[in-house]
Amino acid sequence: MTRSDELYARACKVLPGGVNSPVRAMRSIGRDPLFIAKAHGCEIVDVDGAAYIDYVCSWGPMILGHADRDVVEAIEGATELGTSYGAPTEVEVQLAEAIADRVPSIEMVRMTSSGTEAGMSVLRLARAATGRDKILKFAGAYHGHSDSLLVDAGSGLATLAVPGSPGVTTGSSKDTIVVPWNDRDALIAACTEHEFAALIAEPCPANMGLVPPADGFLELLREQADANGALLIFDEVISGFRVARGGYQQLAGVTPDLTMLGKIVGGGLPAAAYAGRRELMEMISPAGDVYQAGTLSGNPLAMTAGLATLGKLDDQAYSVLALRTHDLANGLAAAAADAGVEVSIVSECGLLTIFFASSAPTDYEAAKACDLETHAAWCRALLERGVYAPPSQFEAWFPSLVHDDAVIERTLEAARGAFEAVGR
Ligand code: KE4
Repeated sequence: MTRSDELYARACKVLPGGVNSPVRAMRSIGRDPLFIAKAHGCEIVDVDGAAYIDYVCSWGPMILGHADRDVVEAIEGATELGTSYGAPTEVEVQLAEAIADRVPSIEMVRMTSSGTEAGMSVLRLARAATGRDKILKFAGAYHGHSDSLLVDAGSGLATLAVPGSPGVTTGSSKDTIVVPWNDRDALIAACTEHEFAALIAEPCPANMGLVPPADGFLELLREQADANGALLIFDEVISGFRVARGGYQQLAGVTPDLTMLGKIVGGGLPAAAYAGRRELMEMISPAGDVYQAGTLSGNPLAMTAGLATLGKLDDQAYSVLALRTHDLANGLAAAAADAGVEVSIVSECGLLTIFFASSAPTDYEAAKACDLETHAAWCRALLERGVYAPPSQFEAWFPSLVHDDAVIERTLEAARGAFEAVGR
């Protein structure tokens, strides 16, 4: 029995499923989780001393790699001054200014401690701003686990949602309409039938695997929101500050009314945000009467880590990350082809998904039809060869700026072996 196994057995006695967030349990790749002891750069080391090239990178925050010297020193310095005051600080103003400087659609920011908190709050704001109750989301998109967003599509096209989890009431789900991603007709039908407070979307969904918008789809989303009198919310918790300095909205040239941010914005510490135009954000208490609060919102350590991280993400950084991601995606495709394994690889700067399917999914139904069993076997084989890939077909790989050419070559060597193992 390894030390990780021992810890997992102990953990299962005191933590549901032995973890504090489900995907970490590695159940969808058919094995027990690895308990991690430390990480540095692109590498994580488990409690038994085994090292892996990490492509989870805390599910996105670690774009500079683990334990970046500058970020660690900034946090150490901040820690000396105390860890939480429950009072305003200069550093939270600096981070809000840095966010607004990078994302033209953002004039004001409210910090939260998680993306889920940002999601539930931004919907409350949209409902207050429009006086409407209904929201539209897309099947396969994940915006955190607040009740009105933890829903599944019902039957039919533009469908009234059903609870996506026990404990979510029909009262919470009844105001959510779910339509298939990239489905123009379903979107138009839903916007014709309902008056929405908001249309919420990951502009480049990464929670069904990476499934970019079809040409013109985000523009249609903007048009439909305007015609409907709804607010357009982009959930950039993953894509924000990863795919471009100004997020996916910069790449797409489509401007949302409100934006959710997270992950990178906290530099690996708990922080997220919702943000947008001044006239909307000033509706938030205490400037306005839409209530939202948080003991650790704007925590000085998290703000410091986020500011130090953004400070190193200049144009050159995105050029390097885009090139590295491209090389990794091409190398993985070649490795799969050489082994005769059928995959479709989708990538954006800093993000990629290897779909075990003959063509890249354009929506959640197609993503669910991938060969999940072979994907799971491949991930297990990668782990055996020292590469720690996201343990789910419905996630993305998060390469960092320290996944350099040598690391990518080591990754591709492991991938070739893993493809051969599953290809037999
Ligand atoms: P958190 O509440 O986990 O901070 O953020 C929720 C969230 C919101 N929006 C998007 C687009 C997200 O991807 C997330 C959370 N992402 C997952 C991974 N895809 C976090 C990993 C986990 O749940 O453990």
